[in-house]
Amino acid sequence: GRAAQMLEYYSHFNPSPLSMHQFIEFGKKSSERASFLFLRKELPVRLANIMAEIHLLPETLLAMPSVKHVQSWYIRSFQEVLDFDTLDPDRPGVLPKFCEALATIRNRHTDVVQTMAQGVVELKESHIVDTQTENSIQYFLDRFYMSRISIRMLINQHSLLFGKELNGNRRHIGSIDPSCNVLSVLKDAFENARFLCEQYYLGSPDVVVTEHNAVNPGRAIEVVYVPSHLYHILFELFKNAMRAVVEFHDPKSSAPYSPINVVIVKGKHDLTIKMSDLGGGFPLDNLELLFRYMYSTAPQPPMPESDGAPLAGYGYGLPLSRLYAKYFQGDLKISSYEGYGTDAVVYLKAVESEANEMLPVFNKASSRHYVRALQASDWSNSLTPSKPLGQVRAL
Ligand code: W6P
Repeated sequence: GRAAQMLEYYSHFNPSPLSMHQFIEFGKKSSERASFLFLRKELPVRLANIMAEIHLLPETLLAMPSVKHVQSWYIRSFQEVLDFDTLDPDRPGVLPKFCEALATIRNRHTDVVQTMAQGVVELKESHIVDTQTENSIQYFLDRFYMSRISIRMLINQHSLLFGKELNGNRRHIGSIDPSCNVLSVLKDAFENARFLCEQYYLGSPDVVVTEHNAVNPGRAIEVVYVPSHLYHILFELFKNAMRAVVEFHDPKSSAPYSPINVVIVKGKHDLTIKMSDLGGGFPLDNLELLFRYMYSTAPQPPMPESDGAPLAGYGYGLPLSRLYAKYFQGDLKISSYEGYGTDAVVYLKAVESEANEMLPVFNKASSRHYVRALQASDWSNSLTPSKPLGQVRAL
């Protein structure tokens, strides 16, 4: 039908990434009308690009009821934005109706992450998932959640700038704080993680923070950023660090918990936040598991049983935190020293002109990640035996 035709049409456009600088300028100077004209094209493009990719998912996952649900939400939202395609922005009522439509769409998609996680659980309970399928799902979810972060960013900016929702802080431009104080977001994240840690373990480590402002020595470290994104990342990292410290601590010992050490550095290009814990670390082989969606959604997580949610380590927290960091060209890296502790390093762009949105594009290159290739390793060691050449035969 028409929806399928329009999906095809819009999926051929590349999304237009905005820089933090553009978000700020747009928020300060542009009219609701200009924002409407941009979004009624850009939202369908971003929706269609990721919907085209949903179609390439392994059929076994596509068949799961939760995934079908999510897909139907996207189709519905795509149509609702397209309803504004031919409307005259200058006709009274059109712009307010658009704000209402965006609010409806945002609410519809609130539980997308949870529902996709449920779909993955459904898949694991009903099928044996091979490595290639798992890699395709990992690849897809990173792109799907990044797309979702970007679409919600656009919707939030329009709603906060022009909608009826009251905009909390007058310094903010939509969800962006042009002078986001990193230390105050970090303290907030620490206090809330500590509260959970106290509930769960009846104790918690302290934090020791050092600031190094190499650009404006002695001044508070600020950055143009979305405070809620930074909070999300740091809250997740604190929960992981606290859990490691408390669980590594010898209960027979009277020594206090080793504090979590944080260094915040502002350089010319990067704003770096290093969070170090002495929680015993983990082996290098486990590093990539921290970021795997299919590992963290085990149907029965082998957790010590308790009331309420576990403190950390069995959700999508880390992979999503890395996506938030990458969204504006930053990153999240973890290095561990088994038997000792772990460093988590958050990189953000210190300059708003370098902080561009990182968006998935649907094209031939992305499609290739979903084709079933022969899983032959081109590295060899004694643990992955390969056939001697003489035995390899064409089928
Ligand atoms: C750990 C595991 C982990 C993940 C993320 C951040 C900190 C830590 N510490 O032991």
